[in-house]
Amino acid sequence: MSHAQPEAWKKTACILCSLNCGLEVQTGGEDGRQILKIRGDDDHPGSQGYVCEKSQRMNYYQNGADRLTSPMRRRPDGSYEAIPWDTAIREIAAKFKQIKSQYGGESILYYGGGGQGNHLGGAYADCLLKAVGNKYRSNALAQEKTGEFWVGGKMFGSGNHGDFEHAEVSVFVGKNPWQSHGFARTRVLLREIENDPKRKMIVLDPRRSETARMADYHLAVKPGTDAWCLAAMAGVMVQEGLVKRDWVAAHTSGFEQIEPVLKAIPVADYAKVCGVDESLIREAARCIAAAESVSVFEDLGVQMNVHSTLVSYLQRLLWVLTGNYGRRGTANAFVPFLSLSKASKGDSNTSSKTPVKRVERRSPVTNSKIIIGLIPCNVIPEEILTDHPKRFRAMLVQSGNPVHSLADSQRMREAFRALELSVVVDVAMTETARQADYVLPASSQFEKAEATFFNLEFPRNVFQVRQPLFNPLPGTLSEAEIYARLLEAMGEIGEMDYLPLRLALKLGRQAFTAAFFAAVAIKPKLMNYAPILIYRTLGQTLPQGMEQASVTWALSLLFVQGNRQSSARAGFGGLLPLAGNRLFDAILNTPSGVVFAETNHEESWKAIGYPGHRINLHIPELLPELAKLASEGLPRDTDYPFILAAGERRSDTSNTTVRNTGWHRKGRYGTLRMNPSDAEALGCKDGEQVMLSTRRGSVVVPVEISEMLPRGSLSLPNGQGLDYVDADGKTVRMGVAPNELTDCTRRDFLAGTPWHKYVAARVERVA
Ligand SMILES: Nc1nc2c(c(=O)[nH]1)N[C@H]1C(S)=C(S)[C@@H](COP(=O)(O)OP(=O)(O)OC[C@H]3O[C@@H](n4cnc5c(=O)[nH]c(N)nc54)[C@H](O)[C@@H]3O)O[C@H]1N2
Ligand SMILES: Nc1nc2c(c(=O)[nH]1)N[C@H]1C(S)=C(S)[C@@H](COP(=O)(O)OP(=O)(O)OC[C@H]3O[C@@H](n4cnc5c(=O)[nH]c(N)nc54)[C@H](O)[C@@H]3O)O[C@H]1N2
Ligand code: SF4
Ligand SMILES: [Mo]
Repeated sequence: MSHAQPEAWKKTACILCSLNCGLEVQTGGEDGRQILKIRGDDDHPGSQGYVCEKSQRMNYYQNGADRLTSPMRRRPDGSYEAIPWDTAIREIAAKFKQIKSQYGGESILYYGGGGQGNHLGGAYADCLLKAVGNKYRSNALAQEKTGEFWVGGKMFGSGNHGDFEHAEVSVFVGKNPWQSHGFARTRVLLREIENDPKRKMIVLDPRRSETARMADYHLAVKPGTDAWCLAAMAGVMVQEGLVKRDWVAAHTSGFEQIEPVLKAIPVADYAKVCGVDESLIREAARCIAAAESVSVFEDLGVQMNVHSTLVSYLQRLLWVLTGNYGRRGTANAFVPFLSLSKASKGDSNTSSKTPVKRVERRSPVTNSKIIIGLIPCNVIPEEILTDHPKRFRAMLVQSGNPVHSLADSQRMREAFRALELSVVVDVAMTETARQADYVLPASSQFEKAEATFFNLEFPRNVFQVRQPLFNPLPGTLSEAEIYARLLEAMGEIGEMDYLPLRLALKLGRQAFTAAFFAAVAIKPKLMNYAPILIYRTLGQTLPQGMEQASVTWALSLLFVQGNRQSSARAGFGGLLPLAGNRLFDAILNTPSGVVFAETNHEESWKAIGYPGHRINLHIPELLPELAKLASEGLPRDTDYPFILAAGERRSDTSNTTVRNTGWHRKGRYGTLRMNPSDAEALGCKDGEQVMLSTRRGSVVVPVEISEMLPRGSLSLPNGQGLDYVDADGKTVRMGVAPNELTDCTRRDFLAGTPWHKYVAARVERVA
């Protein structure tokens, strides 16, 4: 057989982390379906040619083991049978209708909506959710970022992001950007900071991570003690007179209430609790106070830990008390294309002048706080495994793997099996799919138009719709097509609705725009199904494979309408809806990504949703938590003396997006990292298998002796322990699934986020 020549370079993006760096790839191979060569795309306005080594492994996702090629239905014995699409659509539509009429739409929980590279499908899933009357949803953000969003909402009422490109001092709190990234061109910027004597880096991490090694100040806190360390630093700010009082008086409110609290913090005592020298804490606080500009990034080391919501508050106090907002090198409000949280909104000319007020919502069974519309992931099993009349009876999961990724996999499996209906839409037969009643195979992210709403750039923000590289794998459908078919089968939408819009399209985009608004005016229910209405009409006129991008037409119109100034600066000004249509055309015709918004520092101030655009410093809900630090220590478990961080980002992890272990060729896979002295005390050697146990479970795992870890701490990678059936029909499993060891009841008092970085554990040698 002859080998086809590689084709020309095509533009796409990396789907392995939220940066979505622009890529150029060559495809080909024997079947024409392989990604052969990959390089950074210099034309991408955000990443500008930057990539990390993980991008090279994209073919392991595209041609991954366990790709699904047919809808699957679970048999009573737990095995699966392939069924035709028509059957799957008919049965699932009927079952959702039945659940809705029997228990109401509020009994249906939606989980997911997108991963690190794909958010367009979620817009179409929303249509089904509206049709079934869904009220509750959750996704991975509700096991990491909800506490942070809640605090950000209380203080700013809008989203903001640090400017690490220009910051004199960069602070990373429980974040290892060298491995996990999180801002454009991460490693390039980290190297620049390291090599510039005028710029400083402060890292809070118990571990000597790759980033901590580059830092000027590594505050090696004991695991779980960041709240004490940050409280001490905030205490130093007030006690040493480092607060920028004029700035605070001009731009914030609530300082009077928190000043006495911070003044009373026993800095020396708290330094002892967190195990960092008092002098180092003071120096780091002074370094922040003296800097021209400071940017801070908090992440999972603290967000998945005890006191996580309090920590989100304390770290913000440090930079706000020292005047680091709304300037170059500090935090600024970006203008999102579509907000992932309700905390960020449109640009200043449309933002409300009144305080942000929202009705507080709670989950039906555990009465947990719903933040940014999401119920905490950790309470999902408790919302199902109960005889409470309002328990969830059904779940739709799209592009998420909660059985693997949420705390306590055992309870998650049990919860899935207790549901009356569970449907998973995924590309692979995942751990979650293997608990579901129906599994629907989606085309991969390189077989359809895709995009993400991780657009956090300032001042110029970028949105990229990736054009497909391949035709869909036979048997798979895009999410747009799946949900359109489900809604049609439910009788919610159909040809009669599409016809007038199709006719209008013949006259052009303007006529289509008018016909669309007329259609939803006459039949308001259609607004709920707008993405599908657009997909079935405008979508069919787009180039082959781009149909799923049609929803960005509506998003473009809405964006330009809600953000006149920032879109005009990016070149999309002028009459509505013409300007929105121009943005849509630019998105379709610029495969490297479009700058859709340009904002400025002044607008960061206008984005603050509180009276006088003042940052609020006083969060009454958190002051009792802060006070508790004086008397309450950390939970310890004498039978489980180690603290395990369950889920470290390494070069060979990307959540569960890549299931093949083949993508990791060098070094070792899935090791438990441990300090040399601990290993010696246990008498275990590097590479030896040990039994790692927690109150929830035990696993056998190879040890990697590592100076990175302090004594008493252990670290396991995230996203591993997947198993899949390989080409030879063999089940392959490598690494350890961290959530076989975690406990969903260990969670933050306010946001319900898990304590994955603080899991009590024990290690024993195995014979
Ligand atoms: N390579 C790779 N990159 C990724 C991902 C991936 O799977 N693989 N996933 C992406 C996703 S979804 C996310 S959310 C981000 C997460 O990105 P990060 O939060 O940066 O990743 P982690 O390695 O989970 O945790 C960061 C650090 O927290 C530290 N830590 C542990 N305990 C404590 C503690 O008590 N206090 C403090 N201060 N630190 C502690 C760990 O030692 C670790 O260095 O990464 C993204 N990027
Ligand atoms: N113990 C512990 N647990 C953790 C973490 C930790 O540090 N420790 N990290 C947590 C974090 S921060 C996160 S963000 C979560 C991530 O966990 P999840 O939100 O569950 O995300 P992924 O594991 O990336 O799952 C994405 C799914 O989308 C599927 N997929 C890929 N492409 C497509 C597509 O085009 N269409 C559809 N429909 N599906 C597709 C993939 O096959 C995969 O099953 O994990 C969390 N779990
Ligand atoms: S994994 Fe690396 S190349 Fe891929 S988006 Fe993230 S930083 Fe960019
Ligand atoms: Mo995440």
